[in-house]
Amino acid sequence: MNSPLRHPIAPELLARFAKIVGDKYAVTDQAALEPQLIEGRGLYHGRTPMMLRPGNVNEVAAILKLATETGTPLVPQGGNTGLVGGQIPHDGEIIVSTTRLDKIREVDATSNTMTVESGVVLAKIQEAAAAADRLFPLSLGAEGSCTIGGNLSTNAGGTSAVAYGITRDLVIGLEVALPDGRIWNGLSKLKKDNTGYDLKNLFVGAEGTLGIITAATLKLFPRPRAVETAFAGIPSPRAALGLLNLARERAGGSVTSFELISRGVLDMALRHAHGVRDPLANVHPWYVLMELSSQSREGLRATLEDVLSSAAERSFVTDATIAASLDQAKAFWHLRFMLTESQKPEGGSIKHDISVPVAAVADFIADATKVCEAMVPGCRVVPFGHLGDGNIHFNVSQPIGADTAGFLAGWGAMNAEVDKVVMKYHGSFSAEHGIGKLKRETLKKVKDPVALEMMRAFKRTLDPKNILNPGKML
Ligand code: FAD
Ligand code: 2HG
Ligand code: ZN
Repeated sequence: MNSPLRHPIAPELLARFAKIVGDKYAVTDQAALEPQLIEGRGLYHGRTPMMLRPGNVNEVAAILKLATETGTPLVPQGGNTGLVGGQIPHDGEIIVSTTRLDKIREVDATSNTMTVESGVVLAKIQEAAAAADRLFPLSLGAEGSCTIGGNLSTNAGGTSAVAYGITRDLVIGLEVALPDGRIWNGLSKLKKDNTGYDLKNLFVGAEGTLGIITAATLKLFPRPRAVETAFAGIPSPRAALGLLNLARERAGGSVTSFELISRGVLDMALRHAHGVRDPLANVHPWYVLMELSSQSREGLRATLEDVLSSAAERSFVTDATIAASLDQAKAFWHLRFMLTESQKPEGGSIKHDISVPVAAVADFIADATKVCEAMVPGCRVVPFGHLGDGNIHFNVSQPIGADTAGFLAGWGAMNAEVDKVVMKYHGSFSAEHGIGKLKRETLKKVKDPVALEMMRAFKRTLDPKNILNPGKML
């Protein structure tokens, strides 16, 4: 039986919120709400009396104003693909969904900017950029359903950060509705604008705790004229670091993705993901999915071949294949993007979204593997991720046949031990997924106390009634 809600909201108040968006966009039917209450990993199942779907920034601002006046808690939600429970109403909060804020307001190919509303799905942004012969480089497995507002609010990383940076690096301006109902119009196309504090960076990565992002001006890049994609079998993470350095020496900024994949997680994709085939004939303990991009139509294939043959001479690479067609390149990426989903049928999976300095990745993986295998004999350590950024998804699946609940009960204990290894290498316990509900206690323990106090001060200033995403991050 459900425990009583900490935030029961009176029916008359719900009606006042519904009036702002109109009854059609104030969803109360519990069956319709159900998909918005569960996050992808099945770790959390929330509860809400209502989901509001505002259609413009003024409606968002009016919702926030009423929430502050009445002390009503709200949870912003975009595509509901976040991996730390930040978008889930855990205790009866109202969901504010951004999915109707779905307009691309402008593509300015000369200024290399695009202004979009926050509910636009990432894949649509990529498509709109390509239609203007430009590139919006942010790319991740959830791109078909996550929204740019969610990407900004989690400061998502993804598979192109090695060359283009994280979401924070891809935004120039923001429009944000504040908890008191004011609208900050910080939309701007200016690269240079030294007129005070960089406020937009306060909202990027704030996970919906300071304001609701309603629109953003994003950076566009030239669309590459040549893209080459290789899938390489490699002996070890250390060899992958050798390959990364070699690729950068020979191809410089053309290295636009560099993803490490363990055989264990590749096997899971082969077992469970539709349409995934092993790109190489033989089995290798590790793999690298590497992409090079260039503005020049000629010569990129030769550069990639040179990198791979030099890497083979140095024993960094055992075998490799270069995509012969766009479809083959897409197949490599399909394999990569199915890794998250493919861990689920294997039972319990304890996650660590960590980063360490790139040079320390191999040592981190070796040490953390020993730690986990000693804690849970038979567990399957299946790391993968964005090696070029030092960001590894150090995920651990339960021993075959083990009791899932029993294994998952050790989540906190395993996180704590792995985090000690992360700290040994001066890394981060949350590289790209954020804090949300999942990592809130760890944040309190490990974040610099002065930084935590500044964070709390910003929160108090902007959201004194703590109506926005209470119980998340701080
Ligand atoms: P939601 O899940 O709806 O929300 C995420 C957080 O942002 C919540 O705290 C929410 O309250 C807040 N929020 C959402 N919209 C707004 C807004 N407009 N204003 C204020 N707050 C808001 N992440 C990476 O960094 N790199 C990856 O490679 C990556 N790959 C993924 C692959 C898969 C298969 C999946 C399921 C997830 C992956 N993620 C990855 C997680 C990533 O955080 C999300 O996919 C994405 O950034 C969240 O967008 P969303 O629209 O789904 O946000
Ligand atoms: C990715 O890089 C995501 O695919 C998800 O960040 C990682 O499944 C995960 O833990
Ligand atoms: Zn990732």
